[in-house]
Amino acid sequence: MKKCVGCGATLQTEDKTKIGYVRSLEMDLCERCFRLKNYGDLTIDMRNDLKEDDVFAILENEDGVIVMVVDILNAEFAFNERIKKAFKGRKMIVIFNKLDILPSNTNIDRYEKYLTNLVKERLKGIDILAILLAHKFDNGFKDLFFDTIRELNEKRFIFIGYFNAGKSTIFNRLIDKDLALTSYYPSTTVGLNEVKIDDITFIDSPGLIYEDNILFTLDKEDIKKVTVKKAIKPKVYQLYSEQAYIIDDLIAISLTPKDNKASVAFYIDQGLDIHRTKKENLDVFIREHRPKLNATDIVKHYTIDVAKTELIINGLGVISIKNIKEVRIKMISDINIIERECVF
Ligand SMILES: Nc1nc2c(ncn2[C@@H]2O[C@H](COP(=O)(O)OP(=O)(O)OP(=O)(O)O)[C@@H](O)[C@H]2O)c(=O)[nH]1
Ligand SMILES: [Mg+2]
Repeated sequence: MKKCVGCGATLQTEDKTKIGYVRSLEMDLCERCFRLKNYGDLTIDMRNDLKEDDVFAILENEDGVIVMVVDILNAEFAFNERIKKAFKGRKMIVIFNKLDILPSNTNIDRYEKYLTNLVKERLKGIDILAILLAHKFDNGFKDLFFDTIRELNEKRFIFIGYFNAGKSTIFNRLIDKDLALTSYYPSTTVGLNEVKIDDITFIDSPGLIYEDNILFTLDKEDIKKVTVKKAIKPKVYQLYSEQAYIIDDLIAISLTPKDNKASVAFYIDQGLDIHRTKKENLDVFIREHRPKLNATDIVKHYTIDVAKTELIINGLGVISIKNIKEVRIKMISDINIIERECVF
């Protein structure tokens, strides 16, 4: 069966509304990929159709070295028990991608050490062959990758990872062609896409699904808005009393300071609006100006007992807090949030 070279869907001529539709089986690119590539228009949203179990089942049956691509801002969510179990005993290369979105003053050595420890701690039982850092503007990455695999004597590499990590972007870079379709919509790739270069085979695969990533439930416009597009410039605020910060119509964060040295820094896309108000005015502000937040009652509370910490909000970014004793977060969907040591 012929597959779309852009997304890996099996091509079909029967149903225009379904994935893989082409007018003629002589075409290489399905209609969805054609429209997305040429007009940036997503005609079929696959977030709810690509079932995680099905993707894992396909991946577990593929021989070869697993190349796990991870969005550098989402690393804490990517290395979970499911991945550990699915690839136990397998060989793996980990690529931390999107290095370019880190703030320009990030201590990369420290960040890399933190990530390396995270991999070692979380993926026990998997044979980690290499850990690489990458970003799409890095012209040296292809050489680095080929130098790395030359020493391994392996011939088959399967690119896996959660949606939007940049698997297809890296795959294209390695095969030197704009073949696989890439976009900031989750679940762009829907099937396996295999390319052989000399005696090496690269396989791109559909993204694994994070249902607790903010991108999973957002509409198209908000997905565009939330995606971090370039180097983050943190927005920093000092606070002397209880304050609330409302990020677009997505989340509202209320903070209770411990003392007069309290501060908060947001590492999110620059285009997102942050509105600040006194905590006591938050409910009225939301009721009058933020319809989506007003319609939800999902709230998480954190009591903080360290001087400095970072909260990672899956798919949105990082909130770094100092001398804060309580955090309350109201959000439009049940997004996974975890606390980590300060890396920024
Ligand atoms: N800033 C930045 N953006 C990147 C980088 N790599 C990929 N992207 C962007 O991230 C988005 C997702 O990239 P894809 O390559 O489609 O990601 P994927 O992992 O194949 O996604 P799925 O097919 O949905 O699983 C696109 O908008 C890319 O342009 C990078 O290194 N830096
Ligand atoms: Mg892809």
